[in-house]
Amino acid sequence: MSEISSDAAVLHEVGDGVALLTINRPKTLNALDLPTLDALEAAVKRAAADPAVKAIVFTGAGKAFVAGGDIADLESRQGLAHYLEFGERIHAVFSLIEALDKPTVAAVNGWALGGGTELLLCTDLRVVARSAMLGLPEITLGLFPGAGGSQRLLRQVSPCKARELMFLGERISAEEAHRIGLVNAVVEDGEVVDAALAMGAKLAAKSAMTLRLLKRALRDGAEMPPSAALRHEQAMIGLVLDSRDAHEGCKAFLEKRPAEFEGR
Ligand code: CO8
Repeated sequence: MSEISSDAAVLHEVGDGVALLTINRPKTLNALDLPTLDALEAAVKRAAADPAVKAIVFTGAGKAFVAGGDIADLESRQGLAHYLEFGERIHAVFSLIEALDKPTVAAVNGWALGGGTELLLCTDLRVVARSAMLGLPEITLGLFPGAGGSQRLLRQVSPCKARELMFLGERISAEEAHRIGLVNAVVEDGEVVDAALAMGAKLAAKSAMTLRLLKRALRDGAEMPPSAALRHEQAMIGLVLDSRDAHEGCKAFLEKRPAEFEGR
C-alpha cells in the first residue's frame, strides 16, 4: 500500500483498488471531535473521487476503532446551538459515508463505542477483531445514539435487541455482535485490517457500476413503500442489464473464464 496523504487525524493509503482510511487520534481512542470529523470527511471525499479506488476500508489507529464522540468536547458545549453544530457535522459525515456509491468495509480493531458503533452502522460490511467490544453507552452519559445510530440500528438488527443496546448501554463482544447480525466476520486480533482489505479487494474485483446501482437500489428502496421499492429495483437492474459489465459477466461464465469488469 502506498500512502498518498496523511493529515493529523485520518491516514489515507491506497493499494489494489482499496483505500484504507485510518482514524488517527489514538491518545483519546480516536474519539470524534470536529477537526477529526473534518479530516474524515475530506479523506472520504478524496477516496470517493479517486478513480483508482474501488472500495474503502475504515479503521482506527492503536487499540480502538472509535471510542465515540469526544465526551470532553461535548461537555464543553454550552447551549443547544453548540451541541447542534456537532450533531449536524457528525450526521453529515456519517450520511456521506452511508451514501457512498463505492462499497465500504469497517475493520473494527478495538473499542467501537457510541459514535464508533454508529460509524460502523454506515458501512456495507464489517470485520471485527475477536477482542473488540462494541456498544452504545450514550444512555449512561444521559445521551442517546444521536449520530444516526438510533435509526440505523433499529433497521439493522431486531427491534428488541436494538432497544436493549440503546436502553441499557451495555457493551457486547465481537462474537455477540456477530450472533445478532451486526457484523459479518470475527477474526483474530492483528488480522482485522488485512481481512477487511481482502474483503475490499474482493469488492474491488466486482463491477463497480453494478455495485453502485445495487447500493442505490438498497439505499433508496429502504425509504420507499414496498411496491415503489420494487419498481425502483426494476429501474436499477434495467440499467445493469444494459451495461457492458453484465454482458461481460454472463459471457465470461459461458466461456468458462473469470470476468473482467470495466465498471460500465
Ligand atoms: N471522548 C473523549 N475522550 C475519550 C473517549 C471519548 N469518547 N474515550 C476515551 N477517551 C480518552 C480517555 O478520557 C483517556 O484520556 P486520558 O488519558 O487523558 O485520561 C484516553 O482516551 C484513554 O481512555 P481510558 O483511559 O478510559 O482507556 P481504557 O482502556 O481504560 O477504557 C474505554 C477504554 C472503555 C473505551 C473508555 O475510554 C470509555 O468508556 N470511553 C468512553 C466510551 C463512550 O462512552 N463513548 C460514547 C461517547 S458519546 C457518543 O459517542 C455520542 C455521539 C453522538 C452524539 C450526538 C450529539 C449531538
